[in-house]
Amino acid sequence: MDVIESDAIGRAVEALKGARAVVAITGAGISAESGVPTFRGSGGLWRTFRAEDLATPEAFARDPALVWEWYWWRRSRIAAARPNPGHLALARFEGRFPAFTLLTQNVDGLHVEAGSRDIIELHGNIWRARCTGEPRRVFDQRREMPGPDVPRCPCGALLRPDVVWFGEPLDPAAVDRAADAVRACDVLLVIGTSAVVYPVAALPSLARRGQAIVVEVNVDPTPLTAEADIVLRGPSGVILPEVERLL
Ligand code: BJW
Repeated sequence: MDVIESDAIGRAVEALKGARAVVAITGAGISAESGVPTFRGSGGLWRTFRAEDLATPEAFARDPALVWEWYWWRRSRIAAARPNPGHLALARFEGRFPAFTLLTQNVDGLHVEAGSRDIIELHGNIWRARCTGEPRRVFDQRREMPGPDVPRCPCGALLRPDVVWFGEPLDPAAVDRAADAVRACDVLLVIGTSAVVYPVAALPSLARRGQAIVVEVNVDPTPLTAEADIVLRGPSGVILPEVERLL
């Protein structure tokens, strides 16, 4: 780590040492070092696949088999992945601050596997499916294998992945809890996200309005970079354990 980076890390550590309430928002970048593809970076899913064909309610209505095929493929990639040092450091952060909340846009479940407990999965979880007829009927599919047909609920309606697609609202209760935590935090860590997908992309400005210090952890610049108080440039699997070591 060079002088500038170690200075930024020092400032982030000082901010965290004085913090009572800390919130972390994570995106696909935190799982990149576990081998889970991101969406927008090099090798990102949206470089190869069109979101309009696979991650919208209209795409599912048009061709549910195609959408399921893509989700089974992603599940197979995620099943082979293990939490990396970034996930593990964040799980240990839970015991380090009087209040620590983890908000993730990721659907891979790796934070829970790493041991995080106070977590809000804002975009759902790829291992669950829900009934298109009765959305409150949710099924754990971690042990399911892909079959030739689109999975169905016992009621006969199609099942769909329990994730949030473009054009769909996030769970309002989850968004309210997330916004409350962000408004009340002293430090907001924004880790491995391109910070372009709303409503999550609006949370850092909410934190700043509440006088929180915003720390971005990312390998590349994002639209948030100019607004962040501290920028830690590098892989989260390296940066977060280093922050933890210095705390
Ligand atoms: C590393 C690293 C390493 C790499 N270490 N870093 C204006 C205002 C408000 C809304 C909109 C708006 N314009 C359009 C909208 C709507 C839309 C939206 O935001 N679109 C934008 C693209 C413009 N939003 C929605 O549709 C949302 N719903 C909504 O707004 O509802 C309103 C409504 C109300 C009432 C009724 C009806 C509707 C829903 C958004 C759902 C997003 N869904 C997805 C798919 C989830 C399911 C699945 O996985 O299949 O969520 S899309 C995809 O993007 C996924 C992610 O969670 C999300 C964010 O991506 P993320 O995590 O940031 O990943 P990347 O790849 O973009 O970035 C990775 C980053 O990591 C990069 O910066 C790298 O540099 C970095 N990195 N390696 C650290 N080792």
